[in-house]
Amino acid sequence: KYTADPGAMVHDGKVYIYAGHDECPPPKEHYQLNEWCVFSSPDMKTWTEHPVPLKAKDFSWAKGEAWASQVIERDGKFYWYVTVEHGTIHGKSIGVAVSDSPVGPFKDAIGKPLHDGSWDYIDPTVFIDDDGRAYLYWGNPNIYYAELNDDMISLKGEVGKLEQTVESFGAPNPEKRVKDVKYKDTYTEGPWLHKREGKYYLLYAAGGVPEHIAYSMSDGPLGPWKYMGEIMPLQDTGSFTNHCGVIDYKGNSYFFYHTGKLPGGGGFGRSAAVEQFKNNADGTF
Ligand code: FUB
Repeated sequence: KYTADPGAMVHDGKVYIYAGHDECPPPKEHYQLNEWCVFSSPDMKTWTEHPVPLKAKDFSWAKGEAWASQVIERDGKFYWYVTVEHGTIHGKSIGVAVSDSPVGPFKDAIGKPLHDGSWDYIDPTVFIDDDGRAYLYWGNPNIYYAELNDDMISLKGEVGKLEQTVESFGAPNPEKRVKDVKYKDTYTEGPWLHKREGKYYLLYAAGGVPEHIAYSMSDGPLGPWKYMGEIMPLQDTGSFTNHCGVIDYKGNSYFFYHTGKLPGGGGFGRSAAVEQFKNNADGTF
């Protein structure tokens, strides 16, 4: 089974991985993701797959395409932010599903998109800060952000678009990039927002395709961001995309990503992978 875009979550002593089910249909030239999967582990070694907790078509307004997603817990409920293809509005949309259990079943929380209207509305990452305020980031190749209301199923205020600069993300905004100029880096997609010891980290797939993983740091959840370099340089993963996430679990830190390395896999048959890591003493990767 191929598992793309792993989004990991720690809850009640267990690690959960939520991933799109890459069906990798011959001739292996396009994505086919109809549903997401969930796996749990009590030790990062043994994994249990649970029944399919959510399908793209569980969102009645969606046409399909179970693209990248992330789950978070708040007040005993589990909120799953997903990318799907809208049924009538051209492009991708962000939906939110809810469950009382980390393994589901999940159901559409609002019966409509949380945000819709553009091809680049993909790959939501969600984060709850220590003060209880919750944030979403998403986008390819723009980086959008919004604060969530406490209900976790509606947006507070306007959606913002981050100004990308060489200093913040390695290159200017996509529309300002000059052809043939070699920038330090270029944000592409798949953001992952988290906090460690007072510092905020935005990790993301970068460099266009094939993608590597890079990151920016900040002193606040909404920036200003500072480009910090690559975490996972380009290498032979067998997949032209990559999609990362980070968790701390039982005293260790783990970096999730995907490759095309399972037999028969590739760019449309990706598999979740993980490395244990330690941050440097100054908090950098
Ligand atoms: O899985 C479909 C898309 O490929 C994701 O939304 C992106 O992050 C990339 O991994």
